[in-house]
Amino acid sequence: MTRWSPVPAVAAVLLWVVLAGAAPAGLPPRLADYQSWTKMNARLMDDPSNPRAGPKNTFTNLGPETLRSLVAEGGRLRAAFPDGTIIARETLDVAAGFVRVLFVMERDRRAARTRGWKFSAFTRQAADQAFQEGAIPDPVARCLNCHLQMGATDLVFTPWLNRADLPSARTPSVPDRVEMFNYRFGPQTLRVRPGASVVFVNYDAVVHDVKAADRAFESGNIPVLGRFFHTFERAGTVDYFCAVHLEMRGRIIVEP
Ligand code: HEC
Ligand SMILES: [Cu+2]
Repeated sequence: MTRWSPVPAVAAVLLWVVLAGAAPAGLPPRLADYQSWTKMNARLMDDPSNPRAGPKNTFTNLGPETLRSLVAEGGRLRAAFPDGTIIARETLDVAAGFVRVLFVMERDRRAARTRGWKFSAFTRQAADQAFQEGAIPDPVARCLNCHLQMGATDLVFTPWLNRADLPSARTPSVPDRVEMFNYRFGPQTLRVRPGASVVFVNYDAVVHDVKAADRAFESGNIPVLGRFFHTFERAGTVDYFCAVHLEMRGRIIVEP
């Protein structure tokens, strides 16, 4: 005769609590607490027609002061990332509510073939699974070649917030950012504070441009996956458009 025992059920619940609260399993010790690092950026690409859509958070093991000291006005790099820098970018599965993919870049000057960055990738298929490192047989072709276009920022795509109020790791935040996709600027209207550095990122397969309606600034050609920074100093409304595709229009509202 079998008797129902509460022990396995209790154990399962405890296990679930431990898993849900603990650092993601399966990551090497140097990455285990990446979610408590400095948050470089949070992205919320909410255009459902964009295959790259979904929340992504990017963390670095550098302190906020170090990060800020590397970045000059407008988001440009003042110095290269130091040896030992780790940048980890998680991609969340929104529907299931867990981190499915973790991409990592580690600064190691001995990694000459990949321009001083070591690339790695970890994935899991379910929230209760441990991460597994995926083999990247050819990191030059699979990772480096695409990141090479970001030569001006030490091969790093993610624009980080060059502001005193860098958010803590746990603060969900959407940076001052406009994405070009499907021949549209999104969000079409962005509200920012005076002094905000806005980054425009091109996710289309064609060149775009950002030009102020009053001609106060123009980006010039922004290549595929390229980006353009502009700082909006004074309060007011700035209308802009793409000089290549005149129907692409957007607005920045700068309000104190
Ligand atoms: C087709 C171009 C492309 C390829 C190939 C690519 N990446 Fe990226 N990567 C990006 C873009 C664009 C971003 C920033 C935007 C985003 O989050 O999607 C990024 C962001 C990152 C970041 C966060 C730091 C940063 O540069 O912003 C890491 C880490 C990263 N990628 C690692 C990898 C690894 C590891 C591989 C190879 C397995 C890889 N990438 C392949 C385009 C690429
Ligand atoms: Cu355009």
